[in-house]
Amino acid sequence: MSRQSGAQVLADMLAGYGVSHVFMVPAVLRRTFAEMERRTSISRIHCHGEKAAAYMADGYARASGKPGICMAQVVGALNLAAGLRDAYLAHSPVIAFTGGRDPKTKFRKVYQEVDDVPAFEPVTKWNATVDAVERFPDMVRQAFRVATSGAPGPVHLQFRGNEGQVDQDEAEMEAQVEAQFAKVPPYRPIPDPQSLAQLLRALQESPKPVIVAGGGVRASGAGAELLQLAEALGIPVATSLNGKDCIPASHPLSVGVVGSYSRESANRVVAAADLVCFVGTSAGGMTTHAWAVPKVGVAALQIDIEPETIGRNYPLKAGVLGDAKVCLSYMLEALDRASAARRTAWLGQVKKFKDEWAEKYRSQLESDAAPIRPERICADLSRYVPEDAIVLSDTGHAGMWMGGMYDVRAGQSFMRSAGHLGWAFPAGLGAKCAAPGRPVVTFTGDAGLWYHIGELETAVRWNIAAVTVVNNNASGNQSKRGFDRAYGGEQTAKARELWTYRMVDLARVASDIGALGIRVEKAGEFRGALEKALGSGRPALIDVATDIEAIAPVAVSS
Ligand SMILES: Cc1ncc(C[n+]2csc(CCOP(=O)(O)OP(=O)(O)O)c2C)c(N)n1
Repeated sequence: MSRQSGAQVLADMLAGYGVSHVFMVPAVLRRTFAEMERRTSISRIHCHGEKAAAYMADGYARASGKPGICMAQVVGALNLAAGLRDAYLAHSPVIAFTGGRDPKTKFRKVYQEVDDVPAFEPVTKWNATVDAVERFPDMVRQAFRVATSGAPGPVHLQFRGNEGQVDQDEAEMEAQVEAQFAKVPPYRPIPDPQSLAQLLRALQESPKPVIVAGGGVRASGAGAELLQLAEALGIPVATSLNGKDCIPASHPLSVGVVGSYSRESANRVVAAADLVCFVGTSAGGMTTHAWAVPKVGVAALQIDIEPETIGRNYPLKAGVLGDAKVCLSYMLEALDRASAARRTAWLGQVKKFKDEWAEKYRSQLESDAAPIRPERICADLSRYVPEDAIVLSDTGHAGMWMGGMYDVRAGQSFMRSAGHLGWAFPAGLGAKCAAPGRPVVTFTGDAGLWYHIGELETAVRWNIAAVTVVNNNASGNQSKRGFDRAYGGEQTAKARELWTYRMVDLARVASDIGALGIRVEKAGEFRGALEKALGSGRPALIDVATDIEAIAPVAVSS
């Protein structure tokens, strides 16, 4: 032990946990930043807004499995809290540091101060204050432990002082690092053999089962085991939007994303199944189209790392608590391959659902129309995004288009907004920071991009060479259908002011800021633009002029 400042210890601990980037708006923990420069090689990404900083940390975390770190001084704390909500919904390990109140001055109308701590409560797994410098080592260790373990999620630490000035104080202490909690998953809980055997028996006996795989499978790195199990037993696999990259779209047993932002074939398969096995998914409203697909009452099985998730939404024939990779590996050792014969007719029906989907959407996927169809962008992305890419999608229409129409390939990672419009662009920048060697391609609507368009400057300043594809229809046209309904069938012309914008050449905006901006107005030009953007080694924005009348298909329930 030696006498050290909190700043020295915190900088050393972050470096010790393998943190390569932190995302923030100053001024917070200033001495810690000075120590980072002296003692570590951590990049300090200074952003234009705290919410974007949180989304970058979230993208970094989802791309790497390592906690993403974001920070704000006291007045920016609620902006940061807002940005943790998506990470909370998506089970992403983000750690937020903020400046906070000093007991010597609180309740005296300190400039910019309110009590921020309660606002972090609904969006964190752990929300705590660091009031004395001696607590840096144990509190920071606990932050990493909570963020990464079980179902991962955000943590907030508020440091004493509006800028976290407690980091100036000194104490006899040392930086402590538990490497186990530097990455998800730190633990792989082993399942109870009896409940696993019961679950496997039910799965094998079923003539028409389906597996619904979620983000827990990707967090566990269990994609390979999932595929082997599906192949050995002849069981189709649907995924949640968060679990889309658990199985390549080209695999004969892959039926697509099920739920609300989904592919019709997936919903039809899950609706027709006589048994649904949920793996690493909470079977929440988005994945089940508000519990309509499958209907509550279907025979159901569930594997999850979180005990309170098992059986929460569907009464179960068998539930298993454990790590997805471990559970699936144990099942692979015990399974009876001969049982696959039972499912030949079912797989024929599954193929028919898939073929019917492909036939139904072929003309849109191959459309040369101008303005361009979003389905065509998705089809071109499916073909031309490299095998090792990280692909991100925003929510709303972007989630519907990419959830339903994008074919993820083996080796690719797929990440999506868990509901917040505007998440994907900054999250893509964070993902690129985490994985600079991998191509990063983000799909967003123009409404989604406008939220954090200022971060283009951050991307240029740090040369974060992510590629952002904008489905630019000068509107949030996902809302069109809803406003038609609200107006009793047909909107007034004035109603369009509720969901349309000016058409802006976003490629020009990007170029002015110093990024590579490419405007695409003909479908045939998209491939070349994508290749140019990916090859440029610069932050790039492809602004695609798309059809404001193009509305994504709604989910089916049968
Ligand atoms: C934070 C937040 N606010 C509002 C919404 C509601 N919302 C969902 S989609 C959407 C518009 C999407 O527009 P855009 O990204 O341009 O895609 P488009 O619908 O035009 O394809 C809105 C406002 C949301 N999902 N998140």
